[in-house]
Amino acid sequence: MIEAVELRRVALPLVVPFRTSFGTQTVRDALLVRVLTPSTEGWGECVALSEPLYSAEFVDGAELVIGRHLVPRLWAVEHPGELAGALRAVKGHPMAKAAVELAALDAWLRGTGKSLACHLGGVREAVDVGVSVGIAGSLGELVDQVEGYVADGYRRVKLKIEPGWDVAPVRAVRERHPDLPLQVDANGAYRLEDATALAALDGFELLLIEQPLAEDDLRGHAELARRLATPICLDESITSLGSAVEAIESGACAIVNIKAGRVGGYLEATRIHDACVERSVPVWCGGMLETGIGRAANVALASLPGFTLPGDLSASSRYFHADLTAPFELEEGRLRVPEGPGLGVDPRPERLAELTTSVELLRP
Ligand code: OSB
Ligand code: MG
Repeated sequence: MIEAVELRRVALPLVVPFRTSFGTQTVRDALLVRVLTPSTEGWGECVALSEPLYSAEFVDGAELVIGRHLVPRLWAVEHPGELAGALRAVKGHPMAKAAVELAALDAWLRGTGKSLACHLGGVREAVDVGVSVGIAGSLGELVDQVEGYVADGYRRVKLKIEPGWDVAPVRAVRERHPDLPLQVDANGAYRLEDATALAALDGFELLLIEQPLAEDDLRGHAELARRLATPICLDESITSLGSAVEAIESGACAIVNIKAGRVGGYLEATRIHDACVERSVPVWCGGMLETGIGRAANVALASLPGFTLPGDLSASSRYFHADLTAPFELEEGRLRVPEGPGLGVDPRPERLAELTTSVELLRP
């Protein structure tokens, strides 16, 4: 079924540098996977960042794993149902696997005419979206940025926090926007000893606090949850269906951020969604500064019924001057779910040519 696989690196400068507790991104250096079959093609985007600072995976490593260990296992796959089994022998590398799965799924869905949203069980035509705002140079700069996003119509705002940049930015934004749905993300920058400092956020009516402690610290999160009024949501700690169930049942989180890349693909992401719905745990769709390719897939995922909180799914213009696909645009605080076959979007050939930094074609 799969005749060739193209691995393509693209570099998209960000409109605003994105600063977090783990570093600052100024360019999105992304890896695209294109699967070619006799009758069609499919696209996937690997969400690994340039450096292993958010997750152990990083884009150069993912490219090597895909080219050397995953693609050789694809040649025997006849149907996407066989994909997970074919890749299972390779340990770890969920972001690499997710990109390959998405490209194969897209190719197959394009062949059948069905949209990804429909295939995953989506029920919405448009999804509510929020915006993730990086650590700013000053409180004034942050308040101005948030002002702009609120004026654009985003339905909730997430502030990146770290020790020393938490209560003051939250207070500044909350004073200006008393009714704005607001949440924070620490990317694991705190320790359980900081519980008192984090409890100082309880007075600001936050929807949630995302990943306050380290990725592997479920016990710490469960203990912290007992000391905070603000619900804990996990991002980095949720790496599979099993870890999601464990996190929920151990009291480590009350809300789950679902990122398909982090859990090995859109099919595993859907299983986590189902497990959360069964347990009445709200979920929302996380983001990794995706181009229009990954964004299309995320919007499709977010159209499932359990995604009841706005996702980190912003308009193309929030990230890039020029996206790879036709731009995703905000319509009253929502993004429309693509309806065409597969992802329902295509990279624009001239953009692809402009933004590509390397291409490699692999054949059996
Ligand atoms: O922790 O949610 C995160 C971006 C890159 C890596 C990790 C995270 C993020 C974001 C941005 O918060 C979400 C987006 O794509 O808008
Ligand atoms: Mg996060």
